[in-house]
Amino acid sequence: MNERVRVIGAPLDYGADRRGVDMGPSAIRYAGLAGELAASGRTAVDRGDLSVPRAEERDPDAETPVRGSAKFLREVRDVCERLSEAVEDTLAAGEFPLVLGGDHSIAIGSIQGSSRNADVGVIWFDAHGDFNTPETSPSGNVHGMPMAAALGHGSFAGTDWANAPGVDPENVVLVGLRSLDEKERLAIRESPVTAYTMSDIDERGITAVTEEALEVAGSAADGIHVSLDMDWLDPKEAPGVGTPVRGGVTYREAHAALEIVANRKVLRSLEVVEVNPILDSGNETASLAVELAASALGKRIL
Ligand code: Z70
Ligand code: MN
Ligand code: MN
Ligand code: MN
Repeated sequence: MNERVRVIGAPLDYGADRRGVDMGPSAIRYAGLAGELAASGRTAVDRGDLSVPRAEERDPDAETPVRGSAKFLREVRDVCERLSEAVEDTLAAGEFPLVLGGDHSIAIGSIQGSSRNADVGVIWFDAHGDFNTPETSPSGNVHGMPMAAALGHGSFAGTDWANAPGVDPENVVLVGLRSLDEKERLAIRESPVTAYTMSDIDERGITAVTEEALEVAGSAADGIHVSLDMDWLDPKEAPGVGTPVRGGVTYREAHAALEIVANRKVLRSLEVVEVNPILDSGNETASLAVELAASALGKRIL
């Protein structure tokens, strides 16, 4: 893992129904990100936020470049292309990319940027599978599609902006699932990705599940990208997310998982998404996002 961390904000909210996640990067910085990174023994440089036009500024007649339903796909694409470049540049400079969302559609850019000319595994900590395509999505929200987009499913097939050819689905692991749409569920079952539900975590414990996830994702030669959707946690711990789903992991389980990730020393890039300060209570969710990022980056108690 590169020692020097480069922070990249992606204040995008086009992929989700609810406005507010565009303020995620600010809330995460305000919650003390720089100090926690220093406490983790990392030097960090903050490159600020990618510019994301406001929804009110966009061209109302803009066309959607793929079939089916995917709202604001042109805007999502524009940001993801720039994010992909930024992540690739970070790695090329020998630094570690820490991407702050924004809604989860930004993962399309960060995964692609992390895996250009590299063999990269992905661990996806999320209540949701994010495995819809424009053809299967009941909502049309792109934040329900990024994993399928990266793997080139449905009308994302062959699109150079969305696909991440450096990611083999055999090295993709979804952890903590508890809310899937029907067609999405079938797509996950048919795909070579590995998926752990909350039931798996209940039965086997977060430690065993995370170790196994690291085995599967970590067999990729060049490390892993971790995508942390804050709705992975229970809404009691993380109320400030766009799509809270009861029955998520606890504060301690989340820390345990990310500390295990840090111990393996295979982390190549990290993103934290879906923090919605408007729905948060006292910046609690953003603070937790900071703590979990620090755990993944090697912060130790003793
Ligand atoms: C649903 C959809 C989703 C995040 C919600 C929800 C997807 N499956 N993803 N929150 N991060 O609309 O596709
Ligand atoms: Mn998600
Ligand atoms: Mn989610
Ligand atoms: Mn491989």
